[in-house]
Amino acid sequence: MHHARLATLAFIVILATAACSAASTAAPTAPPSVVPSAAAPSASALPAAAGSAVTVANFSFQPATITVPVGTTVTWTNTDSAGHTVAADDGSFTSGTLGTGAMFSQTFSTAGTFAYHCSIHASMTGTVVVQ
Ligand SMILES: [Cu+2]
Repeated sequence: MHHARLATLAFIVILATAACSAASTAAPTAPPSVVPSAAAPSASALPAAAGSAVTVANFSFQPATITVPVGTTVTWTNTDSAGHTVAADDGSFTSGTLGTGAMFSQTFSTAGTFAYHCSIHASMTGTVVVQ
């Protein structure tokens, strides 16, 4: 009786082992993941509006002087944590206070040299040269 139980147990263990190895042998190998041969075209970067962007950073306009063709729209982006303005010295345009990340655009349709400043921080000055 005791022996019979042992034998049965052993038989079950053998069966289970066989089943296991059979299962693992028969298990289909995972197909290789499909990789698209052609990478999806990444959204092409917007044509760099060369020379028409001014960054407001570290309490300064960068670049402080920008030279652009007539008709160019210059865009200022404030990356400072402090608020700034873009105000023409002659009062022809003003942005109002730009918070962090805020942008201001101004189109220059006549040639000339246009000085501007931040109306909050007197030390911040810049110039747009329109040719
Ligand atoms: Cu400022």
